[in-house]
Amino acid sequence: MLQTVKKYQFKTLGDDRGKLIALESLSEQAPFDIKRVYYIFDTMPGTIRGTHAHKKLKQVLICVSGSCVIRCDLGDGSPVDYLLNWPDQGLLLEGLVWRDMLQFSKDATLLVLASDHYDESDYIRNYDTFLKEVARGK
Ligand code: T46
Repeated sequence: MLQTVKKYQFKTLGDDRGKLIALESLSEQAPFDIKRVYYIFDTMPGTIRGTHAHKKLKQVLICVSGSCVIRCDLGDGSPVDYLLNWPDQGLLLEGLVWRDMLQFSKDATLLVLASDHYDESDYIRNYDTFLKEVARGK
């Protein structure tokens, strides 16, 4: 069963005017066809978002301003925290990964590139169901 959490250091294009990062579908940095982009901002202090997994959706998460933590749980009892605090960092989530997003700074904007359109039926929002799906895939 494929469960991927992969950090990216994006290539920054820059000159005297400043910096620019370009992300394209099916490139190394976004290795899927990007069908949707959304972003999360103005998050209340102390908020924990996410708390779900996806059945099929692939996503790349980028904190384009400020910082936040992405807690990734593969169902093995050892969740790992990834700090995103610079726009040249990305995190690819693919397969059964239970994710929490937390510790948002006041100025945090979390940009997400997604491989598909919004579909509530792709979400696993119950943790026990998630663990069963992981066990089933082994
Ligand atoms: C994920 C993490 C990283 C839509 O109508 N369209 C959309 O494209 C999205 C993403 C959400 N929504 C609706 C569904 C809910 O009524 O917006 C509301 C908030 O969504 P949710 O509670 O799922 O948001 P998060 O921050 O917990 O999770 C989001 C994504 O939903 C999810 O796919 O992996 O960010």
